[in-house]
Amino acid sequence: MTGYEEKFSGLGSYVERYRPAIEAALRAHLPLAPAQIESRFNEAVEYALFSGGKRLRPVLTMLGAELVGGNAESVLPAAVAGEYIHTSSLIFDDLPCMDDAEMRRGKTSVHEKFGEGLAVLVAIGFLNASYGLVFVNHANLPERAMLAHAELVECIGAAGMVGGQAVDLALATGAGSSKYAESESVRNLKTSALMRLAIRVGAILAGANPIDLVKLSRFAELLGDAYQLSDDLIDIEEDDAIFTNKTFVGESGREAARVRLAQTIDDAKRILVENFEPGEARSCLIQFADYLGERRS
Ligand code: GRG
Repeated sequence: MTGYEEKFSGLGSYVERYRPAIEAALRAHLPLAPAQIESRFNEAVEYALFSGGKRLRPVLTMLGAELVGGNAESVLPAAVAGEYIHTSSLIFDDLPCMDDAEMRRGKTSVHEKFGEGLAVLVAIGFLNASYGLVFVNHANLPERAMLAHAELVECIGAAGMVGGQAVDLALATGAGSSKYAESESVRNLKTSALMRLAIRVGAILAGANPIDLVKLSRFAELLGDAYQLSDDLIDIEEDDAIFTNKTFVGESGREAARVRLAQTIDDAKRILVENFEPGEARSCLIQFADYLGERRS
């Protein structure tokens, strides 16, 4: 075992333990059309979902539940919702009118393979399927399920992923001012909104109290910032030409960005240590934060 693997072994074995259940649940709730009516759509749904994603968001949901004393398996459908929203956002993001990407996870993007019309429908299908999943296993706890449902609405909407993507579009056309670089949280709304959803939905369904939820929001926001900072650092390592002054790395340089990344990870971990009981979920989430700080791809 290398030092790296050893460092993340708790998280690694957690992911290994739940991976089969996550994959089975992702398949069990697939938004498929009646096969005799439209099989190409169904092919595209499977292609989009089973293409090598790391399933970080379902794992976060399950850890969120366990962190506050709940049961990981009972929030599996909600964990699936997070991955469906993620999948939907990647399909939208790759479209020619957005980021215009021909490849995703080393494979042809959904619209390149199946056409733009079908790609849009598949993305909407995933999004639509996600809304109901927070009620599965929680029909007898309607208050929790309603709160979780509201969380999805907020995550996807103008204050979350849709608004965050609008910021990105403005930056891509040069319209965004460099004020965006001052805060990863603004520039990175679309990523942190989904991190926040993933972890809080698990905690909400497991009965977390409002103070825990506020702490988890801050934790997720910091994770999103860390993800964005490390993404920008990776981009610059791969291609100096995309050094842009509209990111923190672009404006302040690699060294300053690495320091800021380390500080962000420390702040995130401190929230867990100061507010939640020790245990497997807490130490996995600490490793998760470290992983975001150290990832190289
Ligand atoms: C209506 C849901 C919806 C979205 C519309 C297009 C859009 C608004 C938002 C785009 C969001 C986006 C593409 C954010 C970047 C997400 C990100 C951090 C991707 C990489 O996540 P990983 O590393 O990827 O978890 P894998 O491949 O492992 O799943």
